[in-house]
Amino acid sequence: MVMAEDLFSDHSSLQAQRIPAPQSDLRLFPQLFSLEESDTFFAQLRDGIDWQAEEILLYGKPVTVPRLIAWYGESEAGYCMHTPLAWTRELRAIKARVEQVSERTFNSVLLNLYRDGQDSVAWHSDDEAELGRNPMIASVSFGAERTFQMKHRRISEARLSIPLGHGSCFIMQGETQHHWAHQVPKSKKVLAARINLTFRQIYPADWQTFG
Ligand SMILES: O=C(O)CCC(=O)C(=O)O
Repeated sequence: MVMAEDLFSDHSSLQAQRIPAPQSDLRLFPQLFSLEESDTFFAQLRDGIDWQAEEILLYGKPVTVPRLIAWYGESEAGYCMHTPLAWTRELRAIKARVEQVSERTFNSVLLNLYRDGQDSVAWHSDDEAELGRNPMIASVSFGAERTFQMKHRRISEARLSIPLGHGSCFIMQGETQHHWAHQVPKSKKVLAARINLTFRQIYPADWQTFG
């Protein structure tokens, strides 16, 4: 398994570090937000976001997902049955920094609160039709470092393990979502909370074109 930290030489904040992997386009900003900004945003989001426990049906049975979630964004950017709440001041500020370095705009954000290492997200790709053909997913993390794992759908040895720390921003774009799945596994070692924000551009079903 390739450990992403082995690939990096430059740790400057606004410099993207390219993570080489087949059929993907991956960039990491290990410290897009300073320590002080990250501490402030973590506390504001933890206390100010309308966190919800989500239930999904698994083999016909309701199951509560192992994390809390929230959706914010433009009113028309509904996604997978979720109606977004209006942007808050903090979310707009975080979005502006992400848009600056990604040179893209985003109309929604999914927030995940992992209360400790027992919270997780299972293998999936962000490949829903509303995200368009080759979506950019810009993922900001505050709080406890967690390992973001990726596996190629057909090349069994193509696996990545990327530490996403306090104040980082990880960008997946191009054809990545067609060929790769990702997860944040449970970890007995992690005792503290982490907040993750994935900024997305949603193209509602009744819009005519999407990229
Ligand atoms: O928490 C993360 O880093 C990943 C979140 C994720 O995969 C998702 O929300 O789709």
